[in-house]
Amino acid sequence: MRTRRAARRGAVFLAVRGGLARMSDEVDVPEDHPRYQSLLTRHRIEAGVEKGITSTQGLIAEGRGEAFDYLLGEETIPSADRAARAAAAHFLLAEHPVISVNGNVAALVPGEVVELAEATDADIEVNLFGRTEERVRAIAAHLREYGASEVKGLTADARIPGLSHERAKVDRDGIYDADVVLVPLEDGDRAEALGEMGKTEVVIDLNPLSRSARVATVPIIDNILRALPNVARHARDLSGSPRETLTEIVEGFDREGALDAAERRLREGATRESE
Ligand code: PTJ
Repeated sequence: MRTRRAARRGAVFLAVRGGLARMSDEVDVPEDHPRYQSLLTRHRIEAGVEKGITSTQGLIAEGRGEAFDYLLGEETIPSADRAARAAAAHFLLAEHPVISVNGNVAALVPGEVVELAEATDADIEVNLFGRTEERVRAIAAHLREYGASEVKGLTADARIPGLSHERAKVDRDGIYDADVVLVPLEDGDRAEALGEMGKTEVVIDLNPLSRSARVATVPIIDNILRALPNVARHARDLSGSPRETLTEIVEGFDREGALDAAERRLREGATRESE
């Protein structure tokens, strides 16, 4: 076990309005505010920037995500739930699964990252587009506050081939060695490069047209606030299942269908029965 639940300092998780878990140190947003979840989410990103965890570009990424979520209906559509189950099966089948964490992920879902790592015995590694050693250390410390006992990404003794930017820097015994990598909230070329290394990528992104989502083995088109706990829930549900069952789930997942269903939902709204 790479994490220690007992040491999760000060993190109080409450189920609020069907999804968003609330942290203990958050500002008081009246729960009856019509944009309650969105305000809480913005506050987390803002607090992340103030704490030196999230980049200022992360604020823009948050705005993009929020617009997509609004169109999606701010709910997990059935195809995203199937993707979350397939992702959980991949994680449970993996030899060495790794959850990649950037500044937005650390600010939004630190406790949920730790929970998923626990549920699937995965490593956690910080990987940043706007990488500075200071930010990597701040994010690792933040994740440890939420119970992570080991956070990779500080050594950065290997590179993902074919990438010229800072996201190429990875730990040799982390993402470089992984067979399954969770890549959340980045519209970029790293997912493609990881695929070329032969890795299975699970991508969480609200934009089904993002490059990462389009090259993912499993694209989960959902808000990370809902998607991460959902993958962890499926992993707990599937733990102990025979490998044949997990393999069936993995092989039965239709990635093109999931991308199409999400795009339809964004363009047409909730008009179709089957998503
Ligand atoms: O912390 P760093 O330095 O590694 O930088 C991280 C950011 C997010 C700034 C960087 O990766 C970036 O610029 O990302 P993009 O290109 O804006 O892509 C972010 C993607 O995440 C977009 O496709 C958004 O729609 C999506 N997104 C934003 N918020 C959420 C989201 N997807 C799921 N859940 C969200 N809450």
